[in-house]
Amino acid sequence: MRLSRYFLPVLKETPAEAQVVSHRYMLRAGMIKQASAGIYSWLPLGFKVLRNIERIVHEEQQRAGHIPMLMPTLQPADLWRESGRYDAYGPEMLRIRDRHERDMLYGPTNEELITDIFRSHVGSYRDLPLTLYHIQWKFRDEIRPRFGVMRGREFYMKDGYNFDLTREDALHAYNRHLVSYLRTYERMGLQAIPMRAESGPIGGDDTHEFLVLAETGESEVFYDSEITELKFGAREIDYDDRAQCQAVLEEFTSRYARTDDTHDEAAFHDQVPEPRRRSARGIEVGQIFYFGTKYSEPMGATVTDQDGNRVPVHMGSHGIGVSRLVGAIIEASHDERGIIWPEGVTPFHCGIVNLRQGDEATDTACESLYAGLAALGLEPLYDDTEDRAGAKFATMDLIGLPWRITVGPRGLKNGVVELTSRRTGESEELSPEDAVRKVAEIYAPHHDMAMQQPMPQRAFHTWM
Ligand code: 5CA
Repeated sequence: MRLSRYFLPVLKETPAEAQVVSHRYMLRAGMIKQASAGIYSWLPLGFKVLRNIERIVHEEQQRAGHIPMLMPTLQPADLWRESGRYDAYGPEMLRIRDRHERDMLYGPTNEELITDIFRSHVGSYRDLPLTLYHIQWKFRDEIRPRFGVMRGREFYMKDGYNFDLTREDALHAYNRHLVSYLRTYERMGLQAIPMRAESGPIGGDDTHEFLVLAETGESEVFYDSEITELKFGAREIDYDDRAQCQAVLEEFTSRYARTDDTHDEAAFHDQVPEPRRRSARGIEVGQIFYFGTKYSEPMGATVTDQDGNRVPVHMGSHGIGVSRLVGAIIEASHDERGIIWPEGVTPFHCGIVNLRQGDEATDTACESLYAGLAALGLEPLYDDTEDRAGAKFATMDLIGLPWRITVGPRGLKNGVVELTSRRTGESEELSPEDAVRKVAEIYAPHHDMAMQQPMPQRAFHTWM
């Protein structure tokens, strides 16, 4: 993309309404615009990051064997009357009446709708296990929407639902989700700690939330410093292998970690030696639940088991805050000049800054860098405007592309351009060809991660 043809409405002033750094930078970098309280338009740069996060979530869900679909945002109230949640949900639910006086609602979550789909089409234990998921807008009329996209009223969420014959099978689905989430967040450059949590309005006994450590987090977290040193890394997981999933889960959750809701100070002191005890604030970027037959019983979602008996299925639901993650990643990765995108989610792979727009040699070198990166499947953002160098650098720093190639007549005389890391600020002089090669090498692991087998449903790459 050429900046002269893009839509990147950056702001010079710091918007007064933004209390946290991610909200400030998202407004300043022209990523979002508020439409009304807690409801945002995603401008092109923000939309690209949102799509990148969504793509990683899709890939990792499908790698774990979960099946994508799409349910609507508007739901009939009657389904929620069946589960008993229509009244229980309270004023956070946006209730709407259509022209036929039918009660509708803007879905805050989809347990009822998916259970209805299941009971209409699945009748035998032979069709299990089954996990369906979608990524769709949700609405919760939060009393205090704040922090931009981190606590919106309208927000984008991945929600997945498993259907299993037995409690053991459903617990494997739970474990499989936990493990796949570890890999998902790590690909986004995040360390998300799984913590045992309270279940709230979703219900159930077993639940973990995933927290990203950041000063602006809404919950206090107590943890063993060893847990933040654990890495999922390149390990290959067979998601059908129960023992393997259980082992990974134990590795990550046996290290003590609790939120303020579930913190047991005496246990914390017993289990974690003094020098390893930490407390910090955390942003919740996902939550998984096992709730057994809480929805399947009242809604009649049953299957025939091996003995021919009708039994309610065991279920769980599993959410990732896709739009919240855009803010959470910025909270975890920024400095005083702006955002620092992790390579896995960056809106453009590399910036190109032309220091002397209109100088023939400089323009030609920029064009060939642009073409070279594009030929390797990378997407550069080329600042081809007439702005001063200082303003170009400030914009690149603000929007946070992890790599920048700076091209000027002086360097070109010696056959070099400058490759700069946004994270460390370190620069290196390279020939243009080597700069392209180096950027491609940096992104190679991220490309591999996306393409790696097993990917049961590669076709969805084409629509994103
Ligand atoms: N049905 C279950 C799992 S699919 C569910 O709704 N879980 S949840 O309530 O925990 O939401 C899942 C994730 O959505 C949360 O972990 C959080 O990251 C995100 N989320 C929840 N509320 C908001 C909000 N108001 N704004 C932005 N993201 C939110």
